[in-house]
Amino acid sequence: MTQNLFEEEPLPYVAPELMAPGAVLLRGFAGAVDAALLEAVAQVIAAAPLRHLVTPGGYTMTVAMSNCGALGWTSSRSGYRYTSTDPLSGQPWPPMPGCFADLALRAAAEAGFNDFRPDACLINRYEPGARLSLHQDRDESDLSAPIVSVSLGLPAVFLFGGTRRTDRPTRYQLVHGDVAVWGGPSRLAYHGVAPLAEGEHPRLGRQRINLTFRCAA
Ligand code: MD3
Ligand code: FE
Repeated sequence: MTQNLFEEEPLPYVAPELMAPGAVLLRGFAGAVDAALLEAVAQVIAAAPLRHLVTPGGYTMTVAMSNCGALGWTSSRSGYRYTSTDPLSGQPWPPMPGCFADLALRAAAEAGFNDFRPDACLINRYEPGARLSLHQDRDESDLSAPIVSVSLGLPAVFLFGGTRRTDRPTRYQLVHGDVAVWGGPSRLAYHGVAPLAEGEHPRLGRQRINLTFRCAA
């Protein structure tokens, strides 16, 4: 067998790893369904294009975003919020693809959270240099539900902090096919993504796509 010297071959899912109480890493969990996920991403962003949102503080985000599902997360000068329509088109966000809902349900169950039926999926697109500064996800009304995140494309360094902004974050490399589930005591942990390194992914080229599933309503 040839050794995997370039760390670019996706490995099959083996078992859950506990990062912190309620935070579970499922390395490679989405690897077997990546083609279906990428096809569905392409359909969603054809209807609701990726865009660089502006924060309430007036900064334009380096990550480009879109959504599918009943609700979508948006930001503008007036604040962060979930909406049922895409502010760009006035149309409802594209429906959640079946392969998205199925993967999110199975991943949450694998991490010990049963019956996860998210109503929102945020799609984040990182190009080299794009980053997400340390923040909490607390715009959702149901904080008892976990968040499921799926990484596709170029690898990223994920920063996982504590429940105080000043807690020093632990760094995890997330690669194509990795899934993470954040619930219980980790649901309000500070987290972010370090600037994406240059690279070329065999399937996605110079980008990383992250899907974040939430119960927002
Ligand atoms: C830990 N996205 O969209 S996903 C976000 O890779 C976001 O695009 C990152 O943070 C990304 O809000 C990270 C992993 C993640 C998502 C939600 C969390 C980790 C989390 C909520 C609580 C704790
Ligand atoms: Fe977040």
